[in-house]
Amino acid sequence: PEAAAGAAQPRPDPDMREAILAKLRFAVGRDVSAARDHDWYVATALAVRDRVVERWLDSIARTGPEKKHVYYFSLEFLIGRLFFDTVSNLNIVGEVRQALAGLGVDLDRIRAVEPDAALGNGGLGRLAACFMESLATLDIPAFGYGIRYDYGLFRQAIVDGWQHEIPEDWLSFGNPWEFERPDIKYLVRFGGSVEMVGRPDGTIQHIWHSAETVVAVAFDTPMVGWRGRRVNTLRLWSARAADPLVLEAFNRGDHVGAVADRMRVEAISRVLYPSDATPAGQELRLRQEFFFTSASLQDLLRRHRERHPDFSNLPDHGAIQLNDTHPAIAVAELMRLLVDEHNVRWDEAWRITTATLNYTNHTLMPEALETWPVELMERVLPRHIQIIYLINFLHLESLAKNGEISADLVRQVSLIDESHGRRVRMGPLAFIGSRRVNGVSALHTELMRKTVFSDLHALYPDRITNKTNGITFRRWLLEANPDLTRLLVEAVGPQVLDDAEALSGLERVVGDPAFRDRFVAVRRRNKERLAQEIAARTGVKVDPAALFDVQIKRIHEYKRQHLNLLETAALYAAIKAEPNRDWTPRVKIFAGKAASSYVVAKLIIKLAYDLAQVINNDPDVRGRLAVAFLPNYNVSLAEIIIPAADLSEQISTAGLEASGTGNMKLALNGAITIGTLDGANVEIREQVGPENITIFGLTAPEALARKAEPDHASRAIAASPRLASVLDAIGSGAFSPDDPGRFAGLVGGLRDHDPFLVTDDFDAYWEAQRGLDELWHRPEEWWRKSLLNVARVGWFSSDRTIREYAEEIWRVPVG
Ligand code: 26M
Repeated sequence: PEAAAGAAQPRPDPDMREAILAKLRFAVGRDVSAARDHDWYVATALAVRDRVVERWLDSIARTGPEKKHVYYFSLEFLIGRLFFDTVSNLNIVGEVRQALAGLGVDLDRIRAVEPDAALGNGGLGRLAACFMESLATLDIPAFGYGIRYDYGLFRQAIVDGWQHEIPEDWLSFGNPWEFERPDIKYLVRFGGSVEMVGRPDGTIQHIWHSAETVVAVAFDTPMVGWRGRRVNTLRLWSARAADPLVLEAFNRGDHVGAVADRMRVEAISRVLYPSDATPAGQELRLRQEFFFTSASLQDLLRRHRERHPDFSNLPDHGAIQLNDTHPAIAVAELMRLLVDEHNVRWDEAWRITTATLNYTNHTLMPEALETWPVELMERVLPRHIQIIYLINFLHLESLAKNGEISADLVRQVSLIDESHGRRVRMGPLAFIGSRRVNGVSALHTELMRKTVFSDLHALYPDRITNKTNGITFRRWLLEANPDLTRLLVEAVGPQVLDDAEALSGLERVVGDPAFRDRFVAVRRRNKERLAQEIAARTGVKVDPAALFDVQIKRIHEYKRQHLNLLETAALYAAIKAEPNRDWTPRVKIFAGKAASSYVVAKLIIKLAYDLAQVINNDPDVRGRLAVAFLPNYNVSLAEIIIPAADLSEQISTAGLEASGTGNMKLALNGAITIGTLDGANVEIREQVGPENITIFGLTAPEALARKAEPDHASRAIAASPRLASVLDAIGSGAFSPDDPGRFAGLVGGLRDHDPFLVTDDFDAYWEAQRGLDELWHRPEEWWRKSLLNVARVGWFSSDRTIREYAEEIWRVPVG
């Protein structure tokens, strides 16, 4: 926000122009006259990067080795673009804009050239990215550890309403933000067997004769905090074949075999797994998880050993956060490294491990909880399965010491699930191996205690703690919505740029008509921009004066995009039945990707598309209802949609959305939420006040009880003529005349089972929507509520979340 920073803005630096020109010539290798947008982008990014590097080296230098570091282990970092984030956090937007303008180049044009770093699926990966930014902002020394995927999350193409996945080749034009570190590399081993050798002192040494060795090479990306206060490192590992092996095969004359081996090894970092709810269960996924976990642990142990005689004080110098169970093999690998490789006694190693690791749970959905077949683990990680068995034995034995244990309790808390083939349960493994285990919203944490982890919680009552998610306001307000930011700075002062809670100063002006008009004008510009984007991407023309009703997130039955679509079809029918009523003009905006193998999710996208075809081409509803499904939802598209949303759809089945973070981004930018009492919606209601949010539907306990009633769906349908008629219409092909049976299965599923209680919540949702229609007709009231949302969501800053992790989980000082 160039003007927003006001007096704090440094004076333009004539060097920036020269720096960009030098990069263009000597790093890109292009003359000014031949340079195209992409060349300018790379030249400018490299010039900016030089400024980052100074602060990066300075951050490392002034962080003494004694300072405790945070290590965030995550298989996903959904970063998006880095150019504007970096320029904005360094507070040099004006300077760079001016330098480029002097060269005849528009900053906003070249920033759009950057591909998104989409190394994540959704909420979990984006949370990791927000956390990296807040860690640097709060001056906490931290490393993010993950995988440098050659291919990020697939690009979504919509062809005739059907999703197609296209490989996301984000590195094909190079990546100016990363530094390859060929000297920082570790061997990660797989397979083979374990030899046990007796030692003279009566102990047994385990020697792992692995079958395969992979090299993990580091690629570092600087993570710049707000005002460039600190720059941390995101270290992503790339898999390389170990050369000697290849050479050996080559010398044997097996050139093709050697190249094939190399392919198999390097496949580990080839592509992000694109499922965000059902664990993949394939060997490659397990190899990815172990690959990055092992390399990261080796890296931090090496750094520790450079300054300390042993590992006894590791917990004083490092705290590891496991982002979900994806890196949970860290429990066994840290034990292996300490016991087998560094000769630490088992008990001491266990003390160190359980004082260093922490685990964040992001879902309670049983089908999403990771388990690995014992047989697979024996083959891929033979030493680790032994260690897990021993951890399990000691864990169960300690229960026995504390009283009698029933077969039932053992079944509940054992690390091995014996119910459908023998499988290692990664959630309980992470729980047992961690000092703290956290949920991501108050409700979710409470449900963790009461459901999936109830038995472990009874054994370790102090371990589970809540850390409600947050979002970085730099990206989701200052960068995505610069006009609103300027207005906020004028209204409440520049401290709002540094302190999210300063937004509460807005309370003073919510009733001021002049201020409200300016707020509405800013929103209007944002909506015009989105309308252009919708026209460009879908051909649908929408009126920026209409209510923009937005549901943007991964497509999933529990998130209930189909509930929204049923309401859309019912509204369409109602408008057609009473065309002369004073309907609130609405644009229903959807965006999101479906996992490639998730057939129902893809059908839900097709339903959105088919509804849009009929509704957008019906003159009877023109100007009152339009539907747009925007293809290829990603961070950059979110940055355009969110500042233009009037209504935020957060309508998951209560008890199933762990937190949500899109809900926070939308409220921060002035959208009013329509939602269930689920995840962080509960806390949004507490913060903004129940009169400024529209809550509907079953609560989590009610939903649980309702699901158990076998005929709940048929009863709900029988009680609601509107629902019955919309199901009939969709199920019989009213929106799919080319294939009338297309949605019969989808509708049949709702009639027969409806595990996500779409039918049960339909009427309440309909009524809540009609209440919002009414509210739209009272603009002073609508915008007052909208403004109060902005004023009262400061608590959802990821700075607050990270402060809580720092104080309670990591025990590191906050700058
Ligand atoms: C597992 C196996 C194979 C491939 C992929 C996965 C996998 C990847 C991501 C499973 C789950 C994944 O993410 C779950 C997730 O994104 N959870 C969301 O986390 C957010 C941050 O805490 C919450 O806000 C959301 O409510 C929660 O759904």
